[in-house]
Amino acid sequence: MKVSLPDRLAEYQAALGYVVKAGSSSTLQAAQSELVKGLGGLLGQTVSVSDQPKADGAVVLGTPDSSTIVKSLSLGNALTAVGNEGYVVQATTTGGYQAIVVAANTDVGVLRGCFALLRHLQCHRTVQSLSLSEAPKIQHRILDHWDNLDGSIERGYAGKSLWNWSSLPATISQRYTDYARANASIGINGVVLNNVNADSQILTSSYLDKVAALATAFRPYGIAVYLSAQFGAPKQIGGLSTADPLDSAVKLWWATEANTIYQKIPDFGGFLVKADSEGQPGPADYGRTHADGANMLVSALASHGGIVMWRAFVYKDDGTDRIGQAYKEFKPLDGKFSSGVVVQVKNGPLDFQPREPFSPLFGAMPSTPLGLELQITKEYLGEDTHLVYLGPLYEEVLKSDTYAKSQGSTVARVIDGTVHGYTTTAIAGVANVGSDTNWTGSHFNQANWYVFGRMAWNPDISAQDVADEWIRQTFTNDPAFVTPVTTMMMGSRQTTVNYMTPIGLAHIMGTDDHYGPAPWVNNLSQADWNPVYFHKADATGIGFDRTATGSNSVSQYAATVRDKFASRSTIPDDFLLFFQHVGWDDKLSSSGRSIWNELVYRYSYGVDSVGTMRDSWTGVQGYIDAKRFKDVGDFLQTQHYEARWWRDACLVYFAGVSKHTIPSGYATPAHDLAYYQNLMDKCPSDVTKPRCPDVYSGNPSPAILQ
Ligand code: BDP
Repeated sequence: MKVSLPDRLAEYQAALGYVVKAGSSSTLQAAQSELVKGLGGLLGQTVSVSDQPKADGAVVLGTPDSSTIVKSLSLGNALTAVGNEGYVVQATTTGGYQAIVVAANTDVGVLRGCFALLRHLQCHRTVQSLSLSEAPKIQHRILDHWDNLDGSIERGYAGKSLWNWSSLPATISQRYTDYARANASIGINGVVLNNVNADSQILTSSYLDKVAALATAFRPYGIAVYLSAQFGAPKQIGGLSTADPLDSAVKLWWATEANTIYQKIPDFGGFLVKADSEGQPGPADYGRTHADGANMLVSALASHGGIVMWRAFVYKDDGTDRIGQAYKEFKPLDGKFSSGVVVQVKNGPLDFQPREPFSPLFGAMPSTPLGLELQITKEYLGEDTHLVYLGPLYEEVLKSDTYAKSQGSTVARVIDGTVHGYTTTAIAGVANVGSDTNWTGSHFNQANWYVFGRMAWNPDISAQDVADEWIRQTFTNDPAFVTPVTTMMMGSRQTTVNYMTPIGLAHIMGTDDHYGPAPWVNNLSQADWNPVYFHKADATGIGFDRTATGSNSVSQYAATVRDKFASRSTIPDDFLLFFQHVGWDDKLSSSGRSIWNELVYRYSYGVDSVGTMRDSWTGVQGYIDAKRFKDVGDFLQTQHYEARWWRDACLVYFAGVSKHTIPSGYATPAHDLAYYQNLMDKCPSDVTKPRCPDVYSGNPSPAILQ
């Protein structure tokens, strides 16, 4: 194994030789300990803690209040600019000695500065004339756990829940602390502990003691605890006969509940709520609106400083286009939500697909703070097994222009408050973390946790830069590894789109588990649970007409966006079948291929691209440890088989519907439709990996033959 010492080692040893003792708060002590540990590991030597600067190479950390040295450096303007959570890291001199100062206005800002410094060093960047300074653009940067109280995780693919409810509050696992450290290092400042499909038991006194113990473990790291609140709790555990948000007994119940919570957890963050959605109770059960429900809850929390994140993920079987429903329900409520409510909107109007357009709610609610909900756990993107780096997906969403006010009203600018002047700003990621040793089920899924945090802190950072820094910190700085692996990660999301849902297809996954291909499914009780509802393939063509000749959901976007998606000549290929029904033999102007041929090409190219990823990975053998090298290689092999499974199953099905055949130059699907339909039935969601080992034996052959 090649391990090259950084060229910078001598520079680092001279500049960062020892740490000057930090203040005594638990956060500053945590920051000091991260520096001592991190620098020790990087420099390969024990890093001492000194009471005072005593030679060149001091690392000084603190706030003007906690450190006389920081105070004496008169960082005034620089500190003012970074607010409550930001930091200033600078090369300077103190007492005649060269030093690096990590300064902030708050202890937690200092902690973030220490992590920024360590990141800088792990990427082997110079510390000469060092000057780093940053503040987060979004206030609430939250991980949403979909963890159940029985230890299972909805859409979790990395083992069991980290929270061991039965041993809490007495036992505080080291993993809780390590989890908090990891989150703090990427700027996350809140976690929702439990599933949005919430169990009201979490609001009972004995569970709140457990929640308080976790809050205590996370507090030094600047991480607040939030809970998913079950809207029906007043009935389920409160002994009331109603959960009507306008009922005075219900209001009192929630106010009392909030008081109890804040007695136990003074810095409790607030509630996340899934109401009137997928069978969950909500205000509509009593003829009330989402605003009535959210406002009642926030009035219980607001005096304590808590917020309510009210989810906009709603749809029902009412015969209208599913993707238009959230807008129809929420847009009329704009301006009706009380201060302290954030309406939390999934990135797309459907549901965490490999690709979908941004939700039309972004830009359409000027008087209601909207938070962005991204999914980190890859429910629809190969779960734990497939290597899909989500940075490009997040970047695509954040950069999407809503044209709410003018050009440049991107989703990033909407959620950071720039466009509409929101006073509360929030972003949430549905966590992919579990009890697995590597936290996330696969090594590369760690990159998705990482990029979520980095983009939540700074929505303008590029996916490529984050991939680069993640690789350097996780594996090695050797360019022979960094360059091909960055390329592999950056292409991985488009590759998955190609072999699962190319040119705007969506939601054609297997029922419930959402893992394998099942475009033929048409027998589920609710229309919009069926893949056929979404692709609308028939003898004439394929795609969902959402223009004026169809559902007209496209009209929910600002005119510039609407017109682009509605016209055949301007819609990007990536969204074509999401918005338009197109003849099988219509030509794409970009490639000159017919729709049918384009589908064959994209599906096939997707499979072959996984082959290329495998080749890239094989090429970096020896640069990292054998264990992780093998783990990743094994998953890539499974992904290659399953990409071929996706391609063959979808093409054999669409070939049948369209009465087209596979053009020459492409491999024919390995089996007939019945085989894949039968396979789906044989691959329930809980089978161990690889999910469908019998799809192919040996390596899949190339899908594009010439
Ligand atoms: C869907 C998931 C389901 C979640 C739901 C939600 O399949 O498990 O409960 O989203 O976000 O994607 O509430």
